[in-house]
Amino acid sequence: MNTTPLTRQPAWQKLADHHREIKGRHLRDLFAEDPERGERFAVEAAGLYLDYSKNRVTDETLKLLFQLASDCDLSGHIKAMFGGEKINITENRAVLHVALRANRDDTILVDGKNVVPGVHAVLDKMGAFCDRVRSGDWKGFTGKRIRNVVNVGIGGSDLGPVMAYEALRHYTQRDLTFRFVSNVDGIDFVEATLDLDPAETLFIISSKTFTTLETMTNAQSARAWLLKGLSGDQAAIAKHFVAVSTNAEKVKAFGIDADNMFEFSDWVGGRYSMDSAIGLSTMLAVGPDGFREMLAGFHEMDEHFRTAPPDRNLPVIMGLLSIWYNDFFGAQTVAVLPYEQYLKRFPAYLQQLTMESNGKHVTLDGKHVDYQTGPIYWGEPGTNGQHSFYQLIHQGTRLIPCDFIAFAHALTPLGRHHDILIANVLAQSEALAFGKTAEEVKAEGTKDDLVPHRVFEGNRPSNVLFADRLTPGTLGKLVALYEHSVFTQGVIWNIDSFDQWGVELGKVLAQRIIPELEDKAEPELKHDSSTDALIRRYRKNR
Ligand code: G6Q
Repeated sequence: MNTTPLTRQPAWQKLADHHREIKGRHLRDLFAEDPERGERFAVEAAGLYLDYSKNRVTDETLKLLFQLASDCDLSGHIKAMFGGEKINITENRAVLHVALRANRDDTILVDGKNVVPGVHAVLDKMGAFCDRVRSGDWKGFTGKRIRNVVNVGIGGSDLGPVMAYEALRHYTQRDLTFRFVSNVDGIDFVEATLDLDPAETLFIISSKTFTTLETMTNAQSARAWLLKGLSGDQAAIAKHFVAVSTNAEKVKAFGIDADNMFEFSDWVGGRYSMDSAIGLSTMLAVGPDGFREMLAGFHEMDEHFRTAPPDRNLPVIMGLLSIWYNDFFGAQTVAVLPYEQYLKRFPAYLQQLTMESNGKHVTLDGKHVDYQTGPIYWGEPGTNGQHSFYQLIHQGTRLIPCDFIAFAHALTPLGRHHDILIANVLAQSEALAFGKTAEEVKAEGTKDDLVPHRVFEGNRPSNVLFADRLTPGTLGKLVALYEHSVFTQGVIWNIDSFDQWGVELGKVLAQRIIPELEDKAEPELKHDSSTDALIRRYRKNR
């Protein structure tokens, strides 16, 4: 094991020196020097083509980044994850989302037990249930078929299902309506159910712990809403509520039948769970075959990550490039820009995956890091973003590496739309890299005083991810790509990418404040003077 602190490792120090040497080099020159660069700095795997040539790297940069990965024993960590070791050390848990997409005859051991048969048993149970709902065989309490599915969950039990539903909408059964309720703000529930008939509505209560305040509050409101609409007969619950959880006891206590519960295990992290039973809404939408196609896509990327050498390994390359900008160029954010409207929720999904995983301030052994960890991920679909925040990416003072995502085929071609869309993504990546010099601006006849305003410095890096079309399989590959890129970054930073203690404090404080807002008697407040004053103000005005 390499115990040298990261910033004192030879490869890190060499990268720092190397950064000083090449940070002033322009992509224009790097491209001019190497006519093959656009094809040399590209790699294709599992049907995804990654062009990373428009990054501020040379062969030497990549060599040093791969050296860093090797010194940090990335391959050993990959083996440990796939081998079911308890790499989530603060929770003493294995990290096995890869087992969720393992083949039926694979073996992955946790504490000596093969977990794969259990995964497939749940998938089969989900499949049988989804077939019944989709065909109309599963009837609601009054005998009507289910037309509406409402997923109630938050965080990892919401963002993946929403994103996947939107991403795969093209493949969904259109006579089923899907809604997602996450926020404890009652409006979320009210709006989601406003036009639904309880007799035709199925609630999926998705919660790993089945204790999450928002989800349990929404689940109670869902039960009240349903019973009110179905003359209060408790027997209706069995026909209109199913649960996805690891906590059978709490599910039972809520009144949901064990037969209507779909399980997963504690070795699936919330933000890594869209391909577990948490994906029940996805499976209802696209059908068991579509869901399995998605899992096969995940698996293909898993196998690529596990077996490909670093210099051909998409997640490794993307993860290391992210380290390069974050830690050496001081870039604070990464923009994810899908040129595919169906991926409109993909950046929001990635925000949780990346920032909850790598937003950490101490190393695995609890020491404060002396380098930056997880960058801020954000984004919107193209071309919309071009007409808003791209200005700052092109001409602002910050360096914002971009991931562009594009597809060769539109799912529903419409006139020239797709060609225009793709022309835009290619143009943006080109403009960011090469910009427009003062000479070029002047040559267009621009008045001298306007020239500085119209110069594009360029040298702004981007990746272009290109795939054939957005299918369930492609989506699986794309998500797994980012999962493993996040993993790669976490290994280099020597942090626990699989816990999320940072979300706890606010939860605890909220539990303390709730009675202080609701109690009839004036509470004795012992917060800071700001929080106390705000509580008093709310009590007075509510
Ligand atoms: C994800 C986090 C978090 C979690 C939610 C919901 O990695 O753990 O976002 O998914 O807090 O938790 P439950 O599924 O337990 O309700």
